[in-house]
Amino acid sequence: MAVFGGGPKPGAMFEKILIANRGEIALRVQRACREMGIKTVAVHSEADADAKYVMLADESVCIGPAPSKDSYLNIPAIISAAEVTDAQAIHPGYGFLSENADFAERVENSGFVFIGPKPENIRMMGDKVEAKAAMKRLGVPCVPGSEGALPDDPKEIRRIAAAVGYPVIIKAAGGGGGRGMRVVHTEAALVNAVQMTKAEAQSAFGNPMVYLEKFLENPRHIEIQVLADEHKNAIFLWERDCSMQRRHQKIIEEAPAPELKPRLRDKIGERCAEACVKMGYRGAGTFEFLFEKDEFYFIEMNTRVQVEHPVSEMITGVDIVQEQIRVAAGHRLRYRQKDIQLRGHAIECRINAENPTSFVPSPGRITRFHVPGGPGIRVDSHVYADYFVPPHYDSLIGKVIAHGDTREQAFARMRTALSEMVVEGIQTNLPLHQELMNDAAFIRGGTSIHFLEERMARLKKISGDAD
Ligand code: MV4
Repeated sequence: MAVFGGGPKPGAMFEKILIANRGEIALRVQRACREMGIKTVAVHSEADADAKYVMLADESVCIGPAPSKDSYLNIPAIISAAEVTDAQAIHPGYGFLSENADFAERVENSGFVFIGPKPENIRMMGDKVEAKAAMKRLGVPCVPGSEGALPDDPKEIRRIAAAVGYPVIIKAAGGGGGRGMRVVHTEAALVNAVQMTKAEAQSAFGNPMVYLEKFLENPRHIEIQVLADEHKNAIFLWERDCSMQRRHQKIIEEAPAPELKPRLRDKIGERCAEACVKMGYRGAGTFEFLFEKDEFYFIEMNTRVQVEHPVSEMITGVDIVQEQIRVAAGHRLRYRQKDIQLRGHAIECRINAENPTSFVPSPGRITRFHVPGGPGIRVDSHVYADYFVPPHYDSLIGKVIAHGDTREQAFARMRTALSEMVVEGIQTNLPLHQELMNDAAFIRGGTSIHFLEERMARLKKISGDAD
């Protein structure tokens, strides 16, 4: 049984944490625990029985068959695993149950600590209409649009869209991460588009509510990393530029964002940290913004640790996962804003098991595996030679992170690292990363969220013309 309920006594730390995730993030959380002298429990599906993080954990529990819904999303099995192993807290990683407010609630009601924000804050950020209203109230700049959810009256909808100005985008309150959105260019198409988005939202999220925003045509995706404790302290760890993406899957992230004016950086960071204090936020979080013409527009908040957290760690020296654990135990943040330096530049390439041009997943056995090294290089990966990449989960097999004094040095180190890296037996997107690291526009910096898809369309056209 959990002895604490609501966290350890003041100043105390967890003795044992259950990690409710798999892959590289399970290993990342485990490393943080080990460094802090905390014992770890790995939970795993039948497909992950021989995974490295399972072997390295102090204890492990099989929680079900390969499909996520039977294992990594199986709430009763995870809570039972925490009970039988006497863990005191549960770290959810990213994806899976990490932003499931009901899970967080059930963890706490079972007497364990959820390493993340309070269930109310997770729930609020899950409803994009509520999240945006809260941000507006708290002084975070948002995209101009409807005041809350769209009404049913077509005349009202047309009036709102006309006031915002076309093009507009209709988004589902229950959506997020690119799901449940539709761009509308003309008034003629508006009401039908709203109805279709509502119907889709009802069937996909069980919530027909939609809202409307001005559609920004060529923005960058810049996000602010924050950390907050239960003692009204919050700090920001600068920003990440995550514009290099395809179909809402990020593939390269960097920190800081190229060409961002220092005054704008300070101002938006301060706004986010202030919002955290005002809403009683706890743990790590990310404010996602679209950035266009030197303006930030809030779109969503993520209430978990993110895949790309290492680039923020590299430029600040803060261990984000350790801070998550400390604040979940009721500790104060170990840093004040003035302690947070911005040191150099970091870039991360997500290495996926997939075809580098078609992006089709390529699971299977890795026959050879060599990771790069040297100054400024970090590799977060759970795989090894002879590891079998299971077909049931996402295709991320690792992340290569390069840090340098300047952006140019970070890029040069990344190019060297990619040239050293060997993955055989499966296909990976390493060739795509090598091309992108030599792309003149990307090297210049500041490319938009449409860069990768436009580049692919261009290359496809050229290869088509040659036929
Ligand atoms: C937008 C937008 C343009 N204008 N909102 C997509 C994911 C979700 N988090 C929000 N998204 C967008 N919202 C307005 N008002 C363009 C996108 C968008 C996008 C945003 C971030 C990263 C990649 C993207 C790819 C396509 C569209």
